[in-house]
Amino acid sequence: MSAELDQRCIDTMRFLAVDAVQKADSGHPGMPLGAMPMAYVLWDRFLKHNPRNPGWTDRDRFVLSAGHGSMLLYALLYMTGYDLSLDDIKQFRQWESRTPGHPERGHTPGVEVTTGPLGQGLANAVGLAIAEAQLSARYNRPGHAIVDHHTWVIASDGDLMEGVASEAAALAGHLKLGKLNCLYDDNSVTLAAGTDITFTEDRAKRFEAYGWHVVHVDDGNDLDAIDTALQAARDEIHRPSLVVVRTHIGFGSPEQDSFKAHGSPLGEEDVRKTKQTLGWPLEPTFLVPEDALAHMRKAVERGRAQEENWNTRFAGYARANQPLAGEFERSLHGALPEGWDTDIPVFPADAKGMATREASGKIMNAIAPKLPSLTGGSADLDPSTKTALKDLGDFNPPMQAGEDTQGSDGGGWSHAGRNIHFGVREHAMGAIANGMAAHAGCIPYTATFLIFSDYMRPPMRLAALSRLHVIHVFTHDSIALGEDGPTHQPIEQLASLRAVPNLTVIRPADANETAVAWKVAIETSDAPVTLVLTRQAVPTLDRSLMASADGLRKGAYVLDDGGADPAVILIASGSEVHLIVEAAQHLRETGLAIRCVSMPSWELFDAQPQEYRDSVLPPAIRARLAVEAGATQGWSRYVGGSGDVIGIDHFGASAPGDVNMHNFGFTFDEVCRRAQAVLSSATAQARR
Ligand SMILES: Cc1ncc(C[n+]2csc(CCOP(=O)(O)OP(=O)(O)O)c2C)c(N)n1
Repeated sequence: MSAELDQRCIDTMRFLAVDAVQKADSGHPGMPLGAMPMAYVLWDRFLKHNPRNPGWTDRDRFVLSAGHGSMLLYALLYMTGYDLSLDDIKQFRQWESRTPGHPERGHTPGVEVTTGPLGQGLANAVGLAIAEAQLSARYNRPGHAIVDHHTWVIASDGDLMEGVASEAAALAGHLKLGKLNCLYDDNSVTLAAGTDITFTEDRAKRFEAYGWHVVHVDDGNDLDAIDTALQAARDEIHRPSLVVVRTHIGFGSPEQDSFKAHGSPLGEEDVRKTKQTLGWPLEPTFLVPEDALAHMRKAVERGRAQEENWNTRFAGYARANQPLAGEFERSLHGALPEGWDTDIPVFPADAKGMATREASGKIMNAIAPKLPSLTGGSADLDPSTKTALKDLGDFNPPMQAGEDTQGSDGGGWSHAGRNIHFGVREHAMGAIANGMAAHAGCIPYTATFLIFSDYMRPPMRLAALSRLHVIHVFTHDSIALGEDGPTHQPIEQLASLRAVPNLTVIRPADANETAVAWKVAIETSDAPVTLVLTRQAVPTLDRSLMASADGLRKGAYVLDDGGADPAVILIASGSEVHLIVEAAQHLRETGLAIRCVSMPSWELFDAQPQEYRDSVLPPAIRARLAVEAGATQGWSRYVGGSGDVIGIDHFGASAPGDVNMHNFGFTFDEVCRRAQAVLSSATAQARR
């Protein structure tokens, strides 16, 4: 392999990026020009992958955290033989092209995670590495390393500036994720400035303090130095590695080292000058020299051989380790083991009832022993969210201290543990869970208070966008949480989560609805699901008198009609359902025909056929009242123009939960009064 050919491969990809950005008249040429040599060395000499099977289980995972440099990744994918053509490259950023502005998982073969919002990719990579560490600790057997791959990331200044990267990197260092390697494109320039005016801490020392192994490459064009550094990173398996590579944004262009090279096409004139400077032919554009393509396409044969080798090794493992191998394969494919839900309890009717968080904890612990892929944890709130998986191990580096360590959930401390202690790091928790889900082999869950979903919005949105199976457990779901006060009391969170496309939000009414909600959350394999649970006890409804909690699957269902054609429909979710049930009993005694509808999930309901929706909310019945201890925004689509909503459109208060609920109008009396009022106004409207 000659140095010239190496250089030709690098320059081919540099100018594919430059030409594609120029043709699209949009995009980011600076990063690919500067970072291509490190990307090339990584992909040519280190990355274990099979371009013809991007889903191969034991491939290394590559994340371009600096997603704005997407053309760098597309050039690598095309050159190494993924299902991406030169025409696709020419269609960069165009309608329905396979080369969108930022890499999108599920859209372009070889893209592991959707990146663009800076910092997320690096945190996703921590999740990918956690999944690898956990699966290898649980499934490898002596002589059978069937899970044995690295996670590689290219991250930029912007990535390292974002708080989520700090949260995730700190956790990665603590967890000793030795097979995680981050190449830092240290080019001293961001979108709008040089880093000297914003970003002057010593990044290497920062990562060292997190417990990372840090290596330096002083010249980002020195392939030998990059090679040596990547070897050092790969060989260090007890700590994650940061390879700090000093590069030059817009390398070779007139605007090299200027922020102006970051995010706009170079322009015809500068494209010409850059090609001249780097000794590249001016024409044709999108030039791919045959020898460069042939060299990089060797990745196809290499990858095929690597996968074949793995297949042989896996067959040996499977022969020696059934049923473990079967379990591993099921988990990878997201198949649920038979009987995974058989131990979920049925909760007896109980007027005092239990908090839905409490029920959720029992349900999770009934599911987890039978569903080995379920793994996750909370952002330091296990005792409140009830999400610990008892005796299923704590995910931590193996240590001597053992079972008596504070906060342990039992079952041993190792990378095999299924309880992940995220620490107080909600943002990273969300992004790490996305990485774990993207890895395959696990169904990750996260947990915190509903109010702190605000700290997790960016990864929740990305999970929805890239259809990742992540389960979010949010407890303390309303002003009824009480004394912690308005800082902790969610108001607008439900409405805002419901606004996220592809995200299913479920707020179950009682313990039995919580059980069905968990089933839906586990079975929804192609999108995230959010469970919204109470801190306070709610009655466990008597299902012998009311419809089965299975109705939750349809998002909303008629709990009971009191045996008559309804005049008024009362709708509620979660902890307010028992209020409408009690109010209905009273109103019926006064001769009013009331229908009670439990509506735990708008998204599930909206997905039902019109016929079903009309059967629950008959268009002719216009006297409707919805009750939910959250912002009223959006409820009008279910209660209609003649309906009313009891909600809360202002902040809460620090007081006992029942006092809050009473003082803010979530009372039996208020529901009765407003139900009568909607009936009167609907009747009056009908007469008009
Ligand atoms: C969370 C987030 N904030 C802002 C942006 C907009 N943006 C795109 S790239 C960038 C900074 C680029 O600097 P750097 O990360 O160093 O990349 P480079 O200039 O080296 O290409 C910004 C602010 C973004 N993509 N994500």
